[in-house]
Amino acid sequence: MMSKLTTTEFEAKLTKLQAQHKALIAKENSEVQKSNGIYSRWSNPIVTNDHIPLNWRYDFNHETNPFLLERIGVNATLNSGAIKFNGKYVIVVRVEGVDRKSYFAVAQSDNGVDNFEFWERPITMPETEEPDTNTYDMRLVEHEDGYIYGLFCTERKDKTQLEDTSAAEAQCGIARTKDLVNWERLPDLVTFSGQQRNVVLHPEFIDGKYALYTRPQDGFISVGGGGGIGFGLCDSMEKAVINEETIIDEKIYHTITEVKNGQGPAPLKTSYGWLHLAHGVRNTAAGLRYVLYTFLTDLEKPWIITHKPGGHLIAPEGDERVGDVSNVVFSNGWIADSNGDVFIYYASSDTRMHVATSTIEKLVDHCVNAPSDGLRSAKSVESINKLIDSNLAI
Ligand code: M1P
Repeated sequence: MMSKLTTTEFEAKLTKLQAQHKALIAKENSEVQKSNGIYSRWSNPIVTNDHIPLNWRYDFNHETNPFLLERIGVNATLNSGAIKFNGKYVIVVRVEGVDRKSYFAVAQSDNGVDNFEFWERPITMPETEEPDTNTYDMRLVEHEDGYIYGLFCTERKDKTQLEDTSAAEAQCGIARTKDLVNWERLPDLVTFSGQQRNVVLHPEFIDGKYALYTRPQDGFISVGGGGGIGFGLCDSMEKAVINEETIIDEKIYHTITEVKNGQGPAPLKTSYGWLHLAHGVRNTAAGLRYVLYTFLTDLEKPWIITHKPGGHLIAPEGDERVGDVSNVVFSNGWIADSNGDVFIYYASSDTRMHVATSTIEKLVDHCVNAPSDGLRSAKSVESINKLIDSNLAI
C-alpha cells in the first residue's frame, strides 16, 4: 500500500506533472501530406482533456491532497466555437467533466494549429430563471450589431416525462459578450418547434432582422418527422422569438443526411455566396455516423442553396473513428483569415479537438464544381462518365 507522499515526493510528482503538461501544450503540429487537395488534416489533436490546466483538476496543497490525486476529472474536450480575437485564434471549447456536465472554456493559439492554451478560468455562464442542466456546442458569431454572440444548446430534464430519467429537452441558449470573459445571458430562443439544437446566428441583419439557422426536432435525439436545417428571422436577440421556420436543407433518404443534419458554425461571406459547413447523420448497423459537408447559399438570400456538392467533406478517419461516441466528426467553429486561409475546427467521436486547413478559394471551387448528389446509383455513374469523357477529350 502506498503511504502518503513526503514533501519531497509531492514536489517531485507535481514538478513532473507540470513538465508533462507544458510539453503537451508546446508540442508542434504538422500538416498531413495525404490529402484530397480540398483540405489538409493535421497530425495531432489540438486540444484534449490532458490540455486542461492542472490547477483546474488538482489540489496543489500537500496537506489536503497528500497523494497528489486528481480531484476534478475532465472526460472530453469537443465541439468548439471559434473566432479570431485580438489577433489570436480563439476557440470556446465544450469541456465535459467526468460528471457528464459540459461547460465552456476559452483556449487560444498564435497560429491556429498548435500550442492552444486555456485562459485562466472556464467561462462563468450566467443562468436564466430556469437553470440549465447541461450547456454545450457554442456557435460564436461576431454580429454586425457589435456584440459577439454565443448560441449554445441548453439541456434540461423533460418534465413531461418524469418517470423516464433520460428524457431531456434541448433548446437554444443565448449569451453575448465583448471580451469572451464577461457574458450577458439573454432569454432562450423561443420557436414553435418542440426542441432545438444546432441553432446558429447569421452574422448580418436580413431586412433589418436577426437571422438564425435552426434545427427543429420532435425529440431529444430523434428529430422525428421534421428536421433539416431551418431558417427564421427575429426582431431582437434580447427576446428572441422565431414565429416561422423554413427548412432550407432537408434530410433525404439514402444520403449523408438521411437521419438528421445541422448547421455547423456561422457561414463565411465570400464573393460567390455564403459558405456553409454542416453535419449530416446516417444510421448504420454500428450506430449513427456523423460527417461534415459544405454548401453555398445566395449572398442576398442566405436561405437559398445555390451549390451543394454530393457527399461529405470530412468523415471520421483512423483514430478519429473511436471515442465516447464513435464514428462522429462534428464542427461548430471555423476561422477565415483575411488572406483566405480557413481553419476548420472539428471534434472526433465526441472526445477531442482537431483542425483541418483549407482556403476560401478551394472550398468554393469544391462547392461549385464537384457534382451534386444525384440520389441514385445510376446518376453517380453518369457523373463519373462525364468526368472521364472530358478527361479523354483533353
Ligand atoms: O454525439 C454526436 C452529436 O450529437 C448531437 O448532435 P445532433 O443534435 O446534431 O445529433 C449533439 O449532442 C452533439 O453535441 C454531439 O457531438
